[in-house]
Amino acid sequence: MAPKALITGITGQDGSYLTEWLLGRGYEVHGVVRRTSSLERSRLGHLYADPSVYGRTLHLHYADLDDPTTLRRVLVRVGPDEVYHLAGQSHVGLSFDIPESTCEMTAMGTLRLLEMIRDLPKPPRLFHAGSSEMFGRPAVAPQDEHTPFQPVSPYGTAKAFAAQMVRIYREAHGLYAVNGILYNHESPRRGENFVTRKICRAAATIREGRQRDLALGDTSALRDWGDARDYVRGMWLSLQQEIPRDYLFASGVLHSVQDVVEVAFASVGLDWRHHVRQDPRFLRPAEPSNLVGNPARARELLGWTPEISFERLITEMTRAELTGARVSGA
Ligand code: F7E
Repeated sequence: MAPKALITGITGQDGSYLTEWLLGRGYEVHGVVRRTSSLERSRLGHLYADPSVYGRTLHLHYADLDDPTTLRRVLVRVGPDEVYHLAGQSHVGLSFDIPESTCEMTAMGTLRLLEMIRDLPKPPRLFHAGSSEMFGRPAVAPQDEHTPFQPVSPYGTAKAFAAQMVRIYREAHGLYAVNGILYNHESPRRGENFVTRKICRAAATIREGRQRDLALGDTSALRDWGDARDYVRGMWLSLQQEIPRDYLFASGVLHSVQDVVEVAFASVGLDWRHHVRQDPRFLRPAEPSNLVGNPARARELLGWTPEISFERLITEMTRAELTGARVSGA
């Protein structure tokens, strides 16, 4: 019988790539979607429109993390072997404006899901998407699975709570539950308010004469950026092991927002100096620092290495934004 996976956050960047990855491995995939999700135009649009996939190997269920009865019902009816918990408010800057709902969804939502899974007669394996934001301003670089959490944003704090709960349920209740500590990961399907997509989109639109300039916050900010397609492979691998453990997924290389600007504008033959300006509206009350990961455990135990370089990723993202190059669901 085909293995069954349930994904929260299936309409997001990672959820859509993970769905494709799992379908390609013969899984029956079930996704939890919110009432507000527009499926036709979502990143799943191409799968949703395909009658050989939707309703056969891909099934979507309306439920939400703040609607535990419905979510519990979906879990019981589907009876998944694996649950990938990717849902939540994922914008760090926005979490300063809406801290309560961020914590409600990300922290309490995860705890509720753990409680539901714990009650099932045959608990599925659980992957929880944690974040490098949990480290905040760590004393050591690069970080690994033993680095203490010191979050500096409501988002990072909510994720740290959720990740600690996942560890507690693994240790105290014996669940097969795993945290992925995911550093920034991008793709042409990235949401438009994250900085890489914002820059790549602007470079393409300016190239085509449909926009004049680009306003950014702190362009000296440094991040460890990878490709989302590499990271969803890591999610799946981390649930295929005998012993459940947390895994850190990162490229191990730091780049600045300015590097993204330079690669993106150069890839469409533009000089960024003529177009990029700073706007204090995009500065954040607090920024993490030193966030660069050491993925040695994932490499050694999962055989995981990122395959797509920063330059290739940003160039691909920018080209995908040019009119006529947009791919379905991107
Ligand atoms: O910002 C700076 C901004 O919003 C990256 C999420 O997936 O990764 C992501 O969180 C950097 C920050 O991602 C703008 O201040 C400058 O220093 O693309 P971002 P993030 O905050 O790192 C972590 C690992 C997650 O878990 C999150 O869910 O870029 N920056 N100017 C800007 N950022 C934005 N969004 N917009 C700007 O105009």
